[in-house]
Amino acid sequence: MAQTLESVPTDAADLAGQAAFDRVIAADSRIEPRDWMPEAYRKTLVRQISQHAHSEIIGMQPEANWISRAPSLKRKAILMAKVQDEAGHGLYLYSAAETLGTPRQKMTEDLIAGKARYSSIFNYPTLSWADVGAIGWLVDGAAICNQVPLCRASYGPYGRAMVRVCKEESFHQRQGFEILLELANGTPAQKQMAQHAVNRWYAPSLMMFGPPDDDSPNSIQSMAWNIKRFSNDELRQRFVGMMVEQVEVLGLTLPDDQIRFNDETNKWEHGPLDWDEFKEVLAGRGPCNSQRLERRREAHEDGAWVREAAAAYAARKHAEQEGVA
Ligand code: FAQ
Repeated sequence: MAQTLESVPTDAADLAGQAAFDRVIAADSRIEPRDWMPEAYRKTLVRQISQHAHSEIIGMQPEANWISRAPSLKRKAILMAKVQDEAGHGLYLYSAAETLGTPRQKMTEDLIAGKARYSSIFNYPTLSWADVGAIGWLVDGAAICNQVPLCRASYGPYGRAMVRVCKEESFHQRQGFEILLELANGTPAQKQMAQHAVNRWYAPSLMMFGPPDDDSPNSIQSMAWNIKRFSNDELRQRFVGMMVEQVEVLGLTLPDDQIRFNDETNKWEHGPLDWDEFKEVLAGRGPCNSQRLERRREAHEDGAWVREAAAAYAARKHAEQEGVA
């Protein structure tokens, strides 16, 4: 039986493929879905992109919690649009991951079975309206800091998805900043609510960048493949520097008295983070892990009829086009 080069590559094809792949990476150019790529590169991308997609989808929950309680019609409309944007980001990312050969259904099944990761940050509760501002300012801010370099990721579909995602995240960050600014300039109780929200979201948002570099098993290889452009600590430090400036405009403070700019290393430094807490959250024992997964499972089950209807409609259209209906 004839077999394609893709399914059973010969050693010579593997060697040529690897050489072509290495040339593309060395030239800082792009790998596209039909190009030969090492299995480990494919696996790393599916891991990172699917985790990222899951984060966008699970990340809708903490903010959706406030849509019906946002303080005005305008705020409700803005928040609804933001949460819808996150759904769109998830869809671009699932599509990018599918180009690597993993079906979206498989990724979703892994998520709802609790086998897949999503960002630690979305396992914290949104206790007040100010939390919506803190998520926009800190969480979207950290997401932008992490994702702008991913626009140059070596895998074409991922980099291109990131360009669009980052444009929308910039708007999200501004809306979060604006919510906090208004609260910070409101009554003393509103200002206190804003400060409490910043106090709660600051450390978890720094942990979004991943473990410290000396405890990050994937960074070196991902950077060698031009997927990640900067290490976890480099991006975290850059983010702290950005927040230090912005928090002054807000008239609030960051809950970290050890932040300083180190003139010798030319880098921002921050106080210690609770990496045991991070590990607990990753192990599924954060404040909201079970609630987030339970809600996602319910939504998946509730949406079954939509998937069935879409599949039946597509089958009917296909039959009509084939002239068998
Ligand atoms: N949470 O070796 P590394 C958003 C895992 S989107 C959970 O350093 P890597 C938008 C990591 O997967 C937020 N797990 O890993 C929004 C690995 O485990 P594995 C999501 C984490 O991949 C805003 C292990 O630890 N953004 O916020 C986390 O080189 C508002 C070892 O770590 C992305 O996904 C974590 N924080 O670097 C939506 C960006 N950190 O897989 C709604 C793309 C690490 O070996 C509302 N991803 N782990 O079992 C990345 O840039 C990278 O994957 C990192 C981790 C930087 C997250």
